[in-house]
Amino acid sequence: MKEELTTDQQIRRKTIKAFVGFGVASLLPFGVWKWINSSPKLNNTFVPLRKMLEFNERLTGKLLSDSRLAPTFPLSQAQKKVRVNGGVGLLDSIETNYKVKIESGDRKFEVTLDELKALPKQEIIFEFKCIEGWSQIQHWGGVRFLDVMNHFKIGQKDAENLYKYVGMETPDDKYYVGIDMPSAVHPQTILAYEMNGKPILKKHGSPLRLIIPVKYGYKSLKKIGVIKFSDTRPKDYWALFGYDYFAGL
Ligand SMILES: Nc1nc2c(c(=O)[nH]1)N[C@H]1C(S)=C(S)[C@@H](COP(=O)(O)O)O[C@H]1N2
Ligand SMILES: [Mo]
Repeated sequence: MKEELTTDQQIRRKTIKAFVGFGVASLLPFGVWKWINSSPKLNNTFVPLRKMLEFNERLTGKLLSDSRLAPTFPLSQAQKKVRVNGGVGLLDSIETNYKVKIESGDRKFEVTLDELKALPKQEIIFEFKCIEGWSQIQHWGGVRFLDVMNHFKIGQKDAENLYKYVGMETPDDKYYVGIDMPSAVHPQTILAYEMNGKPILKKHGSPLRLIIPVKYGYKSLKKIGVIKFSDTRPKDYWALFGYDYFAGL
């Protein structure tokens, strides 16, 4: 015969069940956390990569969904005729001996294309979206901005914190964008030096441009001349005209 439970007993059983369930559910993240913390290599990791791991944990927390990653496509769907939009800041002819100026806290230095190309190459085929009403599946190759931050140890304000923003400008400072740090360290954000497997054409921002799939196209600065970090919002070309500063998709 099934025993009759008092309301009190029922509540207690439910509570115990809930606790057991919660305990089991929290074991997995705890295990991952312990592993990250006990791994000497990861322990020495520069803050951006750790932030990235935390960021991924938050993603995992969201029902293991990749919903915050922009969808990607097979190579066969990538457009061969890539649309051009906006040529502000592309006119000067600084092409040879190209260097990107970096400012992070007190450190100011220059990085060459070869130094960037030496880092792991990341390719992405995604739907590029311009706010003017067109979109296109495009194929870009370059280096993850997060990898650049880790490699050159930039973007870190102090032992525990990254700067809140990164600003990028064309060499002539005529076009510029401000990017919030979570979007800058997003795994799909790259400094691109290739389009369709070849060096980027001048009109698309040679030799180096930003590709940031989680944002509208106007944030993807062509021809990067300067990269600088700050806690205040960097100036942003289209935000000055009233477009949304974050331009998220
Ligand atoms: N330097 C620079 N970068 C720029 C622009 C610009 O005018 N100058 N236009 C932006 C806009 S509005 C879009 S949609 C994309 C277009 O990139 P594409 O010409 O490679 O298609 O570049 C962005 N980056
Ligand atoms: Mo655009």
